[in-house]
Amino acid sequence: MSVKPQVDYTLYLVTERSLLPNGHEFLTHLESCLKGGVTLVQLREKNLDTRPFIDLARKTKEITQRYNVPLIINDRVDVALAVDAEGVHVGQDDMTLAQVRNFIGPNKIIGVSVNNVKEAQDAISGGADYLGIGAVWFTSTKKLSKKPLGVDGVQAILQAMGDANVQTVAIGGINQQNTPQLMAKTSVDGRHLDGIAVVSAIMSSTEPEQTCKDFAGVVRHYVNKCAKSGTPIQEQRDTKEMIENIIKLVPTIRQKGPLVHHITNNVVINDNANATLALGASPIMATHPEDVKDLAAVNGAMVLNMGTVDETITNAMVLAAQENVTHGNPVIFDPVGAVATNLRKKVSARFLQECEFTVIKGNAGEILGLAGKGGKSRGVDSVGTDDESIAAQAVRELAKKHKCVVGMTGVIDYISDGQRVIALENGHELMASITGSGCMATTVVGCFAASKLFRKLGHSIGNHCGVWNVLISDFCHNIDTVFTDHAFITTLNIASELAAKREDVQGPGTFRSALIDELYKLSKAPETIRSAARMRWL
Ligand code: 3NM
Ligand code: MG
Repeated sequence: MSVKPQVDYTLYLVTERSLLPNGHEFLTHLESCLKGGVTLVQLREKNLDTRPFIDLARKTKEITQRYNVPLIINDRVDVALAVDAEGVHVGQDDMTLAQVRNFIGPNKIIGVSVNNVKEAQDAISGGADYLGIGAVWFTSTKKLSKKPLGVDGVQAILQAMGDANVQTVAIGGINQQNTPQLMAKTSVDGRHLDGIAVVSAIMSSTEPEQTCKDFAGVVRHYVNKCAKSGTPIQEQRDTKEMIENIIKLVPTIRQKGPLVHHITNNVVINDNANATLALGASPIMATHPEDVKDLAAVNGAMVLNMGTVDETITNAMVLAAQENVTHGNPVIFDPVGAVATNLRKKVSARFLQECEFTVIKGNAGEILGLAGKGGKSRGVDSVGTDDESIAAQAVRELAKKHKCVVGMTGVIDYISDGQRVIALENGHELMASITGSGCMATTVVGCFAASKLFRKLGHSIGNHCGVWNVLISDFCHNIDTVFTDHAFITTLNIASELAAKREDVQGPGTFRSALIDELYKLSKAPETIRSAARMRWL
């Protein structure tokens, strides 16, 4: 009489043979994944006849068994029984849980795909062993019948589960870049995901063993953190180390030349596009909804700057934010003049309500205003506070509330991830004498965020493995990375100091051109940042 196997859900590989890279044979690829640390395998075959399916399942099980990893069969109870697989996974349109249990008995694992709280509760009361919650994000691996859940949707399901004794994995559009944010941001009330289920990012990797090692490492890191503290505690990292990371990452923008899509205000379009180019990224300033949809499907970052308030543009921006989130791209929001007028108050409230941002970056007036700390705007100029503790409170509270990184620019810039607050002290007063320097800071954040994206397809993840390892070890996790992205405003601030020092700079007009030049020079010779950067934790 067999007993139900203990399952480690950390890294659940769901197979899709059509995604294998050229020259990769399925069983060899699978074995590399197991060597890399896959903890559970689901054989998912949508078009195979019964006999070849059973043959493949038998061969698959020979390998998974050697690695002591359970094998789950997608949908087909008969195939699972024929090869004595450890379990069956069913979707909402497959055989019911009760029927499956009847066939396979009490000692097998049953997983159920769920997309909302009701489905989760039904699966729990029906005796599921684990839930596959999805789709988190847009995926091209499976045609989705419903909108992706986003991290908030996953979190809502986890929260509704309370302390039910059922394990959970998330699925859909999960890649190395978005795993940390998925793990950290979905953790709620002592419940967290037990693992992730991945198809394309592993099946199409040319270095499956390394890819799986990386994935498993990140998930374990978070499961440990979440188990200990409910929400992961972020450490205050050594600022010297952070500065070295900035120096290391500046050239990656030019190497990768990522797309940074802006929808920004009429005043700064040109300067923002030039600042993007100066850093080596690729700007596109499109506003039409059809463009917005196509561009969201490209890996990159989205910069949304609320400065020109107009109904058509606002709608395009909301669409852009949502589309980019579902494609796993970072979205950076600049709430220009957020509290200056009633219209802007309404529009910024709509953004915060309907969109999920990676970073919100504004000037002191805007951020204090959004945080309800009495910030004012005279037009779009900032009227800030001299009280550092109020500034810190504002960024921290806003970041916590909106589960993102919040940055506030001013004489000193303050940035928070909802826990930590760091102050960036570089910059020059001439920045305040030209229009759009704050918007340029948002652009710079967008360029850095985009440069850390990894192509969804595994072959390029493989190519960037070295970089990814650096990121994992140096930044620990993505919230940290995004957070440190914000510290990249330092790069712009240092450029402003260098520009202001130049003899040919006479005032705002020459300063504006010199700023873009110095940003360009810094991007080619980032070592200058080492001696110039000044930042401190609060
Ligand atoms: N089920 P990838 S999404 C098999 O939402 C599957 O239930 C989903 O593939 C669900 O990791 C999905 O390549 C495909 O995005 C996930
Ligand atoms: Mg199914």
